[in-house]
Amino acid sequence: MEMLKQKFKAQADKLGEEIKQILKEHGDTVIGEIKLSQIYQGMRGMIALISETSLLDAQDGIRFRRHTIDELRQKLPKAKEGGEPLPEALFYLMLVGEIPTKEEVDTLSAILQRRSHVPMYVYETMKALPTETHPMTMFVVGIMALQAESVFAKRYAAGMSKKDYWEATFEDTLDLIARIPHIAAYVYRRKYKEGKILHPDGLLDWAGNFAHMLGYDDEEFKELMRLYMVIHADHEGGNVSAHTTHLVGSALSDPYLSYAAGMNGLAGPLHGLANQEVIKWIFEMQRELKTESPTSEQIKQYVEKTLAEGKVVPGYGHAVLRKTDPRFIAQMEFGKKHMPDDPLVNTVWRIYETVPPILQSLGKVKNPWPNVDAHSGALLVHYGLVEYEYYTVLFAVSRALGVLSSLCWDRALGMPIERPKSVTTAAVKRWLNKE
Ligand code: AMX
Repeated sequence: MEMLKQKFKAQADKLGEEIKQILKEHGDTVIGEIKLSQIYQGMRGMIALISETSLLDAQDGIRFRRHTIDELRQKLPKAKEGGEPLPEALFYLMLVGEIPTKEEVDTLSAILQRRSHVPMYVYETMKALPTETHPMTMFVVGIMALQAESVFAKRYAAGMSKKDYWEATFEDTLDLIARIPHIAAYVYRRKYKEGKILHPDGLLDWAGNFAHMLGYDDEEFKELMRLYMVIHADHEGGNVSAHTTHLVGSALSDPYLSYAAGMNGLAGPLHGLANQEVIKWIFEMQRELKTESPTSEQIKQYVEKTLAEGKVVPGYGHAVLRKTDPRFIAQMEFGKKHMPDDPLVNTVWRIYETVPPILQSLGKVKNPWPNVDAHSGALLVHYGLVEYEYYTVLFAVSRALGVLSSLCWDRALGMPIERPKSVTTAAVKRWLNKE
């Protein structure tokens, strides 16, 4: 742990110096222009943030510290040879910018196991909620209850110096990442398995143990969890969950408060909730068409009906990407390897052949291709995890790796409170001399 912490601190100090120099020499360099339309249209394309952990390219998709999803699947240490990468290895990469050795990852997995204790009162808080509560709400309530454990909050209250913010954030980050799977697994077991809680397996890796605590001990499912936790971890800084975590953290709200805020954003249907919406939409299609395997023509008609009802096709489109999401492709490859004949997975692939031309024909959808959420549910259903309202919690567990490593960077680089300027339309009209 001390080694990882010191490594991170050394990297952060080095980058901090470089940034100081860059700003000294080029601080006044103009890097773009802002159109009026952008401030009314979700700031799309407006460069306004620094996020060190990953960068999204419209064509090639996400790169984590310059590594594509494909490269991560090849280069990151794995639980078993030829298998999927270990998500804690990706966390290491995002945090210190280096691919760890298997030994370094095993040490990190063991540290996370040691720090994973969740106090009883956190479970009791979640238990107080009615079982009908949405899993994302239960999950965030659990995180909020756990906030009492925040090292950052305690040290701040005791008068912590600015130069120690990074360290307290680092401590909270490791504690949170260690504990989050336990809270998430509790939500699942409480809501869907009559509260029968399963004990952790101290010998397993982070994602393998999470699969085990959910109640899925199939080795293939553990592999799926490792892949799932890697591909959902980060998508640069501007998406709702990452940006919210960063924004709330900029007020020096501790990592528990910041992460919980970000996850409330992930719970929106245009963001992380899309994974449950996709499978719900496919199940409804199957029910309405009375078939497990709808034909391309049937899918086409169903998509047209969805659009005619004024709804979006879930799992398709993206604010930045302009090609099929490599995270979709990675899941497709997993499906082809492990379940090529699964009817639901095949339906997802048939939807992939059918939807893009329809969305393209609307003339307004900027990206007609599938995103990560178009595929994930079908793989989970294959292994029996059919409770789709839970899917966004899985996304949230993974997203912790990205948004919390980013938060460590924010505090280590001394990022200030975020406070952009807003204007009224009346002010806009005055600029344009329309008033
Ligand atoms: N189905 C139907 N219409 C769509 C669409 C889709 N999948 N994607 C975009 N559109 C529509 C928009 O609603 C908008 O219509 P409007 O002008 O009538 O309001 C128009 O096309 C232009 O939108 P855009 O510029 O292409 O997209 P955006 O950047 O504003 O929004 C996103 C991006 C993802 C919210 C949008 O594509 C969408 O709603 N997709 C479906 C939900 C989804 O899959 N979300 C998950 C995204 C990934 C993630 O965060 N997990």
